[in-house]
Amino acid sequence: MVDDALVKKLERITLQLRYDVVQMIGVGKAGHLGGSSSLAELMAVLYFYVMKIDSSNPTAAWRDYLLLSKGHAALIQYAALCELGFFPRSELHRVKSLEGLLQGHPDLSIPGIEAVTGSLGQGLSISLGIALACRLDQKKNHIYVVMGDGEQSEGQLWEAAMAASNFKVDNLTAFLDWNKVQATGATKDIFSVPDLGRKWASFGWEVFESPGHDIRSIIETIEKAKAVKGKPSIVILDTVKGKGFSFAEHNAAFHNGIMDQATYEQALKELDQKKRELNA
Ligand SMILES: Cc1ncc(C[n+]2csc(CCOP(=O)(O)OP(=O)(O)O)c2C)c(N)n1
Repeated sequence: MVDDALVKKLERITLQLRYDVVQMIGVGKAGHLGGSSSLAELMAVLYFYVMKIDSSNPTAAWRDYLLLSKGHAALIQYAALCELGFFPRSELHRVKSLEGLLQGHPDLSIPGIEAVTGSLGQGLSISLGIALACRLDQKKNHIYVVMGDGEQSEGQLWEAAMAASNFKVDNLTAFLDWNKVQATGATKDIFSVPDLGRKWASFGWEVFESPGHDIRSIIETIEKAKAVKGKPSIVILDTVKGKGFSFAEHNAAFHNGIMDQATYEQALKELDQKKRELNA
């Protein structure tokens, strides 16, 4: 049973993460608003509730791992890590600048980042390696990895999927951000990978589905996924690309789009409205 107060707390954190992403992108610069915002609830749940991590000791031997295989959505991960204190807020203001810590894709120089990702299809393989190493060392760490639906066309990912079930890996939980839009249009029109649930099941994974913007459901589904023994689990999250921003929802133009002044103000206005609703 998930506590109402916990859900409320995580909804507030989710909102803050969306504010951070919008402010990091700012006006007149390209940024991955769409695929970052579709992950805001998941990031809040994982980083602020589920995962064992400590920002004062980012490489603690007992930590859980989170790899963003769809590394282009790094802004949402940076927002979460910053809110947790992994690095100062000033870094958000100089994101994607040469003198800054935070680059366009996750990099190992950033506290809390576990792998260099962004070349799509690789995150699951790296996660599997970490999961196998932890198991070999008889460590209890859990490994989480987040993939996109456009990313499902990458061959390497399916090799890792087969290997994970072959090796009966159960300290690994994958997430699929099923937002149905990739970089330049609808995923089904660009490289259709239908029946994702049945595909993963046929590769030997236990498959769960959840609405991707419902905090309570995400928590309950992760608990079920982590209880599976002897095989890996995947949670397919039914999400909306650009969630929370009327101009960006379901819109490939905001995969890595540019906000002008009016759009930026609109984004903040919609977040402010959400804030009022949460505080009502
Ligand atoms: C191997 C590889 N090919 C192409 C790209 C360029 N690329 C960046 S994001 C993207 C679309 C990804 O779509 P999806 O996985 O659905 O991400 P989301 O919509 O959730 O942001 C592509 C093709 C890449 N990063 N890596």
